[in-house]
Amino acid sequence: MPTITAFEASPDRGKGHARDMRVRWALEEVGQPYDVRLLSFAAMKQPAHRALHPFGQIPTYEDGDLTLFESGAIVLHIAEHHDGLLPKDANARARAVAWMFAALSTVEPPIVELSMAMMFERDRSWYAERLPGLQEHVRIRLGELSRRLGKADWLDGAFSAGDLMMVTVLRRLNTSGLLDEYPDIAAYVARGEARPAFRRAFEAQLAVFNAASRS
Ligand code: GTB
Repeated sequence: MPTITAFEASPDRGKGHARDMRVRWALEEVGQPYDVRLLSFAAMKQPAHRALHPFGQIPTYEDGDLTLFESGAIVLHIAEHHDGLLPKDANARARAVAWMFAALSTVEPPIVELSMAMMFERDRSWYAERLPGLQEHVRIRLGELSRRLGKADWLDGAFSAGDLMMVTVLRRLNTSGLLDEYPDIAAYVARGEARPAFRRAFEAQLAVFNAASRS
């Protein structure tokens, strides 16, 4: 059974924005049970964890003699070794992988930049001046994505690891108000969040947060 790592007490207070969520969701989609090793911020920076993750972060993935870090690589590995997250047709499979990369390297960076500013820079004198530019960068990507998605349920045919990755990236905007400006994207995110595998993954990470808050 694979073991992943996750926050012992996620700073998002159980909203499922930490990147173990996408790994949990992928494992749930393919029906693969998994163990979770919970880590404090201090433990993440210890040599034992850095041996698994050079940057001292979560998530990691261990299965037999394989250790992986980077959520994209982990989800791709899961998708390649189980049915259900990548199409069988070689070209469709390559396109699904392209959507994974698009989520991580084209859509996620402006979203992370905005959410970091909203979390950590609200009290800075220049915050009000910086915010509109950050929001505009996100709107550009959301507009482009919305035009491509149109009325389709998923980005390229059936639900794939590309959608899984994109939905986890986009849902970080849930509290920003920006998704409301793009009803097709908001409905796409809601479709992802309604999947039973997403719900199971979400509940599992929420249970960790709730247990940590009780102790
Ligand atoms: N590129 C790597 C990947 O995709 O796996 C990035 C991994 C990463 O950023 N991990 C973060 C981490 O370990 C947790 S997910 N941080 C601890 C550290 O660097 O010391 C990022 C995250 C954290 C918190 C929220 N939140 O509170 O909403 C959202 C996302």
